[in-house]
Amino acid sequence: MTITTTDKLTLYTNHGCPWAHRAHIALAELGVPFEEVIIDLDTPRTAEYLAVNPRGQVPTLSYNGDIIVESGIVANFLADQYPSHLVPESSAPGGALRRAQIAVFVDAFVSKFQGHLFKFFSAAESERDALVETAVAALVKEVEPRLKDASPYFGGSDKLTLVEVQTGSFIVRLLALGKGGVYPATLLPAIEAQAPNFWAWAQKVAVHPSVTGIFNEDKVVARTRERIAKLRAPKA
Ligand SMILES: N[C@@H](CCC(=O)N[C@@H](CS)C(=O)NCC(=O)O)C(=O)O
Repeated sequence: MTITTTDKLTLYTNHGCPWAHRAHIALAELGVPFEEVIIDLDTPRTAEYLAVNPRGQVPTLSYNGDIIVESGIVANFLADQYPSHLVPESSAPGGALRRAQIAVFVDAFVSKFQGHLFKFFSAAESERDALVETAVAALVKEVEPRLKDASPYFGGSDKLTLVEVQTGSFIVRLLALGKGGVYPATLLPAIEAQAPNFWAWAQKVAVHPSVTGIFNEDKVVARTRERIAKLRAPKA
């Protein structure tokens, strides 16, 4: 969709960051015009950027000069500010319930599943098989049942929802880093076998243009490998 607005939006971002990617998915899906400022995360933040966001992190959204930080809040704000197919308003019939279901899904995905995937980056070789088992078990318990009516997106929606806005960046990374050999070769086959709802949903999410828009698979795989090498390098 394309939203016509006189609002002035500036997104401070970095295309390698999965958290910032959430804001991009929301903006792409809504079709809201915005200005982009790329923040170099390899060098110390400038005083100018620290004045915008003292945490120095991306994403940051400037909405007509008001600053909004934290990717989940930025994405929720965009979905609320520009009503759309992403999420019903809480006053709509069933709206509050759907919003609660979305929030529960996102919480379960990030805090119960995605957290295990981050651990692969610093895990020793001997810990990796057990980590696959723990991650897949958490996915099966916490995420899989909540996608039983996905068709193809959350809750039977034929368009992206706020669920895919908040999790799509992690889905494309899961598939890319799985195929790219960053995660153990057993991870994706175990997910496909044990979490079929999730697997079918993830295949659709990962090819949606609003999700793939800023995603550079080769670069993300290469950068993640570099990061892992640094984390595993013996400390001087
Ligand atoms: N909780 C934050 C996390 C954002 C975050 O960790 N961004 C990273 C890049 S992926 C960052 O800005 N790192 C730079 C730093 O922490 O100094 C959010 O969801 O917005």
